Amino acid sequence: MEKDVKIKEIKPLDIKSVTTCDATAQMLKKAEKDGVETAHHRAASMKACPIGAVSACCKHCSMGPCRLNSKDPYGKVGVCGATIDTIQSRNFGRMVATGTAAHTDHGMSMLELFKEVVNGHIKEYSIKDPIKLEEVAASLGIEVEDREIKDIAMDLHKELERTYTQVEGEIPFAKRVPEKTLETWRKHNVVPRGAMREIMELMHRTHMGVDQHYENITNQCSRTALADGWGGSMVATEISDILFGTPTPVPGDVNMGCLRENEVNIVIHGHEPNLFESVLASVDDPKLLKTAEDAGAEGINLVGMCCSGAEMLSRHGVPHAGNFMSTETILVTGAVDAMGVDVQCIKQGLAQVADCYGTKLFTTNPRCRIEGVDHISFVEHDPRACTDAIVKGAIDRFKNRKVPIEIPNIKNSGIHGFSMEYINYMLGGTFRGSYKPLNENIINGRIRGVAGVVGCTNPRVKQDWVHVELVKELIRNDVLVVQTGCSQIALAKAGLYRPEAAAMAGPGLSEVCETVGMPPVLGLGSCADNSRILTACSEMVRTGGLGESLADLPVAGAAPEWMSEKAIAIGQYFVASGVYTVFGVTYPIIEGTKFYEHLFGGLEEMGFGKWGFTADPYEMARMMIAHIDKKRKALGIDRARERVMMDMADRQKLEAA
Ligand code: SF4
Ligand code: MSK
Repeated sequence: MEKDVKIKEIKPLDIKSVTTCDATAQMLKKAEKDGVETAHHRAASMKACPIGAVSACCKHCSMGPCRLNSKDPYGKVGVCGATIDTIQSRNFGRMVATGTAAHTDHGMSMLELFKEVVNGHIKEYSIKDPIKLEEVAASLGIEVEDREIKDIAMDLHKELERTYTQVEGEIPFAKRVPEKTLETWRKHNVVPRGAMREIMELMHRTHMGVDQHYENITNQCSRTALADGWGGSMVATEISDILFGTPTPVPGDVNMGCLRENEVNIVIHGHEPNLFESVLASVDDPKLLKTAEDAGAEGINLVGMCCSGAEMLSRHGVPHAGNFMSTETILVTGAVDAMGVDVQCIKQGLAQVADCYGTKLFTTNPRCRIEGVDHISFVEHDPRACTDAIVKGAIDRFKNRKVPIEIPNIKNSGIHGFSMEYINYMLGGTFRGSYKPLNENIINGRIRGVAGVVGCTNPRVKQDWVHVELVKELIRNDVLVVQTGCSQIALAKAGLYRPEAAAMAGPGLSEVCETVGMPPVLGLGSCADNSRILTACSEMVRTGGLGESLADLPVAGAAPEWMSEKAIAIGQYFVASGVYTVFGVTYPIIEGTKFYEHLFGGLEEMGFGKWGFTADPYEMARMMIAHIDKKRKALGIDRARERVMMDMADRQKLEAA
């Protein structure tokens, strides 16, 4: 070990049962040999609390904490009289509020950056996609004809700011919501006013002695979550595209083999593209390259992890070294000279592992500091001050590397960067600008439906396995899969981002993939980019032939290995938008309670989507496909698919009859 870190006795894991990622498995073995503990080890030694796991406890006031019986949920109530449904829905509501706050705070930062770039106060970034700027502005009713880009941009900023700060009215992107879906929202009073107001009201309502009706709390959960999906996250995606470029397909490598032994390796991990974009500029700086060369390095190698990594992979083809459950293990290679982190999904355990291997770990965002870790503040008016310092720190560590290096020789290539604009173009070919070909392929049955498979990895399940098995099963059944975040990386590691993976798809989907040369699984970027799926679904409705509301579409969503509160907020905004959404791992509500039944069925009766749960990937695929088929039937397009799926012999039999 580089530092004088006390080598611990680590209880060895049955590594094959905790991950299917070979690189992570190799590093877990090494970590155990080196006496280094990871989240996988901690999960094995810490049993999840069975009461907390199903939200059967409350600590919202000091008359408690109150713990109800998860086996007999209606057997008692809290000291204040709160029932199990009140306690569970309040806990759920706070998860939605926190997840929404994370996305909206991120989106608001992006919007602030945009304003400062437009008014010339920040010169390090610029508007990379003025066409998208005009499209977004026009979609919100802002005049764009014969106007200066700067004027349009200032109007757009003013309009989008309402997403966060508005007190009454409807958030701007409510304009994108199909009319019938919006009608449902208005009927149930869940159209978000502004994210700050919705989060504040949800926190208020979940205070002791306020809202004590699980259905009423659920309504505010929906309103708040919609302020995330159609608000905070959507603004973050659109503004990031305008500032940094809308993704188009780009080849990219994933996995730990992206590290290079003879180069200075820098990993950026978190969620904010502005930090990553600035590091990209820093690693290209001739002066810093010369410093690296003088230190004996053959170059500077920048790789991403987690969601900002997925975003940079999608936007620029920057190599990606692994998803959430590999962020500690990558440090075990000894090859990472510096890791820069910003916000969200940053494990505190990184500090100890970085210490063990001498990796320089830097926090950069004032919202996220870690005890004992160096902080270099990232200031948007002078971003290079921070990112150059990270690079210098990395070069310094390279010069003084003391630990043996072991880089798993595993790298998987694929095609990433399928923004909804590009999917539209690619499937459309000559029909550029229309979702007609996608809808037609769904109507004629070649594509059975569309599934969004997204979200985290979680040490409570075998890393990547649920994602990969689920997606394989879906594409085998002609379901086109779109992905974001850590799930995208799991499938990229499994090789499904290669166009040749079309051979693993069912006959209809593989025909479409082969015709247009696309993989059967399309990566859209970070977890904030789930908003791209909402935008695409709206376009599918608008294009016609697939019903009038989002709830009519033959689509489904899943987060098979979720772990964060952001995932719950995302799940709730998909459900409130009309999408059947299935979660894996565990569900934080007791099955069979009134609140559970409301989420898993009552909401659908009100015109929304509904939740589903199973930890089993094959069952999950079956549930999603059954839902897609149910929607196809309701649309009257189930027969078309049967015709497409008949082979030649079947057709001949039919013709002869
Ligand atoms: Fe117990 Fe009610 Fe206080 Fe919650 S709010 S801790 S249920 S007394
Ligand atoms: S990083 S929220 S583990 S997708 Fe967005 Fe991955 Fe989940 Fe974090």
